[in-house]
Parts: sequence; C-alpha cells; structure tokens
Amino acid sequence: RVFAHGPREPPRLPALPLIGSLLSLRSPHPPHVLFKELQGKYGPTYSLMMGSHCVIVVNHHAHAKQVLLKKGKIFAGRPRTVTTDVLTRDGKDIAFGDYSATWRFHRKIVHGALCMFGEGSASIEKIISAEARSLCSVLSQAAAAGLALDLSPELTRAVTNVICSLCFNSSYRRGDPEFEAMLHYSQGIVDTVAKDSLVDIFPWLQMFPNADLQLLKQCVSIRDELLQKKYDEHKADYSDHVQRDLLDALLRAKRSAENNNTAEISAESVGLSDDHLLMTVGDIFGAGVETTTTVLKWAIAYLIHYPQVQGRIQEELDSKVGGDRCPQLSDRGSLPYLEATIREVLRIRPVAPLLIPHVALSDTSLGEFTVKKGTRVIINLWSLHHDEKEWKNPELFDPGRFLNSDGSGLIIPSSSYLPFGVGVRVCLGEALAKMELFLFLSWILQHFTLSVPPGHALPNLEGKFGVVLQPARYKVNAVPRPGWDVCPPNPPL
Ligand code: HEM
Ligand code: PLO
Repeated sequence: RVFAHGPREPPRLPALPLIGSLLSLRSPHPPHVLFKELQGKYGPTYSLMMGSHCVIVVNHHAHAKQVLLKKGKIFAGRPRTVTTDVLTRDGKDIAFGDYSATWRFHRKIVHGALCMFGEGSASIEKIISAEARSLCSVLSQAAAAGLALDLSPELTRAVTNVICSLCFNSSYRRGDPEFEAMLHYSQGIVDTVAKDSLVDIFPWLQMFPNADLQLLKQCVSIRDELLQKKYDEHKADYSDHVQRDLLDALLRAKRSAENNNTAEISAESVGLSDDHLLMTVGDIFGAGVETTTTVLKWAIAYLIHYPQVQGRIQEELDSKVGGDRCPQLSDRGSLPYLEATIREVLRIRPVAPLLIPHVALSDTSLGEFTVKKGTRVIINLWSLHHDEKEWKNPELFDPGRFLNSDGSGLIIPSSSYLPFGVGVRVCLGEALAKMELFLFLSWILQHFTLSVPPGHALPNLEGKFGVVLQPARYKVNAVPRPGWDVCPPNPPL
C-alpha cells in the first residue's frame, strides 16, 4: 500500500510537559473526557507514553473498527499490569488474560454454558423474572413506608442472584452476610483495579503502590475465599450426568481433559488448572454483577431526570403488555421505546468508557500509521458515543435517536456506537445483559413511578471513572402505580 506521506507514526504527545501543563490546570476531567479533548490538538488518533509504554488512543469509529474488527486478531492482546495480575493470578482469566489457546478455550466454554441456559427449566428468563418479582415486592414494602430509597443494594442483589444462579446454582437472601461481604469487596476492587496503567499520566488517580494496592489485595483475598468455597462444594457433588451451572461446565471440561490425558492435551496444558477455572468464573461473576447493576442505576438516574421518557415507557407498557400480566422477553419486539431508552443509556454513559486496553501482537498499521508490536491501544468509546459529527447534541438524553421516523421501529443511527465492543474481544455477556436490562426495567416501570424524594437533589449524572463508570449514590421515591400493588403470577412460559 502506498502512503501519501510514507508510513509514519501517529502524532505523539510530548511525553510529560504537555500533560503536565494540562494537569497544572488541575483538570477536573476524568481520562476519557481529557482524551476526547486532546483530539482538538492532535487529531482523532494519537499516541503518548505511559511510563515506558507506548499507548495509542483511538477516538474515531473508523480506526476503532480497524482495531477491533478488521485487525481484531492482531490487536487481541491485553497488557499486564500490577493490579490486574493481582486480581487474575497473572492473567489466568478471560477479560485481562492475553490472547492464547487457553484464552480461546475458556471463552468457548463460557459461551457454550451461557447459551445452554437459553432453554430448559432453569431458563435465564425464568431466573430473571423470579428476581424481578422479588425486587418489585421488596420495593412495594419500602414504598408503602414512604421512604426515600437507595435502590442500589436491592438492584445489586437481584442482578447478583441471576449471575449466581448461572455460575453457582445458588442465590442470596436479604441480609445474607456472604452477600454483604461480596458487595464490599467488589466495590473495593472496582475502586482500585486497572487504573494503574493510567496513573503515570493521570496523577490525580495517584494511589499506587500504597494504601490502594493493599486494599485491592485484601478484597481479592476475600473474593478468592468465596470462589474457592463454591469450587470445593461443586467438586464435592459433581456428576458427569448433570450440568447445573457454569462451574459444572468448566469442571466437566477439566475432567474430560484429564481422562484424555494423552501427551498433548493434559488439563494443565489447555489451561484447565484450578487457578484458570477459578479466575474464569471470577470474571463472569464480577462482570455479571458490576456491569448490569451499573447500567440499571444509570437508567433510573436518567428516568428521574426525564420524567417524560419514563411516562412514555409506561404508556407503551400499558398499551402493549396491559394490566393483567408482567412483561416477558417475547414483549421485547413490541416495546421499541423501552429498547431505545436502554440503547441511549448505554450510549450516553458507556459502562467501560475506555473498554479494556488492547495490545498489538505483531508489527502492523492503523490507517496510515505504523504500529509496533507491543503497543497498547485504548479505544475511547466515550469519544465515539459523544462525537458531535455523529450525534446531534451528544450530551442530550434522547431515546428517540434510536427510533425510525414514525417511532415504530428501532434503528442504530450511527456506526459510532459500540457499547459492548465488537470482534474477537466482544463482550461475552451482551445477550444476558440485554435480557436483564429489559426485564428488570420493564417490571420496575410497570409497577412504579420513580422520582426524586422531596428535599433531595436530582441524581448527579457525571459518573466516577474506573474500570466501570459508576453513578454517584442517589435516593429515589418509588410510588406504586394504580392497580399494581400486587403482582399477578406469570403464566407458564
Ligand atoms: C468485555 C461491555 C455485561 C462479560 C466487555 C467489554 C465491554 C463490555 C465494552 C470490552 C471489550 C473490549 O475490550 O474490546 C459490557 C456492557 C455490559 C456488559 C455494556 C452490560 C450492559 C457483561 C456481563 C458479562 C460480561 C453480564 C458476564 C456474563 C464480559 C467478559 C469480557 C467483557 C468476560 C471480556 C471479553 C474478552 O476480553 O475476551 N464487556 N459488558 N459483560 N464482558 Fe461485558
Ligand atoms: C468488577 C469487580 C469484581 O469484583 C471483579 C471484576 C471482574 C471482571 C471485570 C469486572 C470486575 C469489571 C467490569 C469488567 C469485568 C470484565 C469485563 C468487564 C472489566 C473488575 C468490562 C465492562 O469490560
């Protein structure tokens, strides 16, 4: 290929001076916002040094798709960092593990296990609906007492129980001490993990290698104890004939590799060691809890800010589902405005605004730029989702963007939209997350109208940057809608 200027490297930010000067402005901005602003000076693709690592930051969808799709395999690596190594026993998981045969194998097993839950008696739909029902009944009790509610613990418990059923065939009751411990360690991990690769250039994230690394290690050891307990219980009553959950699926793969213990495929060599199994379920459990809960909290925060959107979803529910039954997955096609609202929440506040960093596994190129093996690539999803050329008033919350002109069908109005990533490293939980978001939100809005409690401020919409972009805590007034004080039972699916 002939390059206009010959092959060249992306514009490079002067190592520290420039950022230093930005910092001396005491930039109040989190990394994704600052990376978006730097385009003004350097263009949509530029590089910078983070300590000794060369990092390319991609802010436009064309280059993002080259990295994720067209050259997906070349850019499928992950960097190793101190904190993710602590979390994943040196990358023995899926999300932070480097591209390898072991990694591919684990993705495949998890994918298969998640698909298996599509049908059958313990179908995902049944599990989610049962949790939605219990969530609504807890909310009714609290609403009856007229309290200003922090929905977070109940939303988290509902979402945790879904992923707990899928991973471990178990669930938590209210006030379960193991659940409380999980809430605590998981927040500790979210607050501290994966930021270290950014610390070199964002000193206001400064927290290593001291108190926060300590906190991370403590939280990880509590998590590991919990995972180990589940693992031991599963090993104790494992049977080749029943597959109850993801952990059974992983154990089955391990057993079958062990029985096949020929020269090439031993359980160790294909990455089915105890550590690998634990880290893989740890990923799915952690991702299953933190991502979906975060989106639900964003969705409710926006619905409180935009009561007209909430009202329109409720009208749609009343006319399409009616008052005699609760929503089901089969209603998804007839509730486009709710679906559009979910899409808009995922656009305006992406769960992972910088995805997880990718790494070039060999020398390659990106558009007209050369890229050396080992270069880290940060896809700034925030820039893609807030690109003024692609989205009118990107900061405006407007579900209507995702509807066709008469409002009857869904569209994706721009190719600058990748809430789950795409390609080799695409999110493994996309289908599950979409089912949960649809069912939980439709149940909640069918039963309640949500608003700011008297005397409270509207939820803050800024978000706290980390491995997931979380909203600040806020309180809600949940008023039961007329006729919905009792849930009718679901018809059999
Ligand atoms: C990876 C988004 C829910 C499991 C990712 C990535 C994004 C993402 C952007 C990174 C892609 C990349 O680095 O290129 C989301 C969103 C969710 C969600 C927006 C909720 C709305 C879930 C759930 C699970 C899950 C429920 C578990 C069942 C994973 C895993 C990876 C991943 C294992 C790592 C994939 C890999 O590196 O190969 N997700 N996710 N996610 N997600 Fe999700
Ligand atoms: C969340 C805290 C848990 O205790 C551990 C954990 C495991 C997997 C991580 C998840 C955390 C955060 C969200 C991540 C997920 C893997 C894929 C997902 C990073 C750290 C996303 C959105 O990319």
